[in-house]
Amino acid sequence: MPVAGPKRVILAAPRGYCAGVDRAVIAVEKALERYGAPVYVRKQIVHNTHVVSELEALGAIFVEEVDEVPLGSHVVFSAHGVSPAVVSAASDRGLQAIDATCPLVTKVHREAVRFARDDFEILLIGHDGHEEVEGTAGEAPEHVTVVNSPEHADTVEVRDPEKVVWLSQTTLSVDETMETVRRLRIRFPHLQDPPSDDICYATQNRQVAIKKVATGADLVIVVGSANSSNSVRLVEVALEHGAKAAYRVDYADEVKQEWLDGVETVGITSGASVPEVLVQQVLEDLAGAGYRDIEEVRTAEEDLIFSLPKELREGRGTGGRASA
Ligand code: 0JX
Ligand code: SF4
Repeated sequence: MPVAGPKRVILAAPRGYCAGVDRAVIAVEKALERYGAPVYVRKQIVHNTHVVSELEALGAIFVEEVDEVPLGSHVVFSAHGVSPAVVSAASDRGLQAIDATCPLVTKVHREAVRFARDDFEILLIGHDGHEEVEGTAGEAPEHVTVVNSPEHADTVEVRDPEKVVWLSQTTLSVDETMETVRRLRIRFPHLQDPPSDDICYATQNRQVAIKKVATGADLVIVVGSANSSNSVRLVEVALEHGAKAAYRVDYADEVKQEWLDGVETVGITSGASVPEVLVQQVLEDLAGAGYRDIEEVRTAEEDLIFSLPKELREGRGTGGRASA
C-alpha cells in the first residue's frame, strides 16, 4: 500500500483582487459613506458572492437594470462596464451615475469606437451574455460580432475580410484566445491585432502563476464565484497545466473531504474579484486537515492602483487601497 508523503500547500501569487476590483469595491463603499444608504448598483459590482453580500449589508442595492432605480438616485456602474445605451437610460431617469468601469475595460471600449469609426468589422472574442462583452459590443453594435470560442472562429462570417480587427474580453484564457486568433487568421489573413493586449495584466498574471503551481499539484482549489470568468478560467488553466484535479469554491466549507483523499500537494489561487480573507479561510481548514506546510510561489509583482471614479474624487483621497 503506497505511503502518503508530506502534506503541503502551494499558494499562487499574484492572486485575488486586481486594481480594477479594488477601485470598484471602494467606489461603492465611498458612495455609501458620502450619500448614505441605499446606493444602487447596476449588476454585481464584481462577480463575487461574498463581496456582493457584504456590500448589501452596508446598504447597497443591486439591480439588473437602471429602470429599477428610483428617479434621481445614485447608481454605480459595475467594474465590467456598460454600453452607451445604459448611460443614456440612466441619464434619462435623472440618475446620478458613478462609473466604476475598470479603466482597462474602458480602454477596450475606446478601441471599439475607434475601429468602428474607421469602418472596421470588429471580431470581439468573448463570452456571449457576459456583461463586459455586452458593454463593449454596445459601443458599436453595427460593427461588432462576438466570437465565443476557437470553434466559432472556423465559421464566423465577415463582410469584408480585408478590413477586420480582433478585440477581446479582458478576463479570458490567454492560450485559448491565441488559438481563436490563430484560427481566425487562417480564414482572414489581413486580420489586425488590437493596439495593445486586451486581456489585462491581472488575468494574465494569475494564469501564469497557477500554471507554475499546477505542475506539481495533486489538487488545485480556485476561490471564486461561478459567474466570474477569470476565476473559472483559472480552473481550466490548472487542469491544462498538470493539476490532477481542480475545483472552484466560493467558500472554504465547499471543499469536499474526498477531494483530499491521497493528496499530498494542494495548489491554491483566487480570481481577481476575490477578497484574500476567503483564501485564508481555505488555508485554515486545510491546516486542520494536516496541510500546515505553506509555500508561496510568486511569478509577478503587482503595484497598480487606479484613482477612484471621477464622481467620487472631489475633496477626497484619490487612491484606492493597495491591492491584495
Ligand atoms: O467575470 P469576470 O472575470 O469578467 O469578472 P470578475 O470576476 O468580477 O473579475 C473582476 C472584474 C473584471 C472586469 O474586467
Ligand atoms: Fe480591470 Fe483586469 Fe481587474 Fe477586469 S480583471 S477589473 S480589466 S484589472
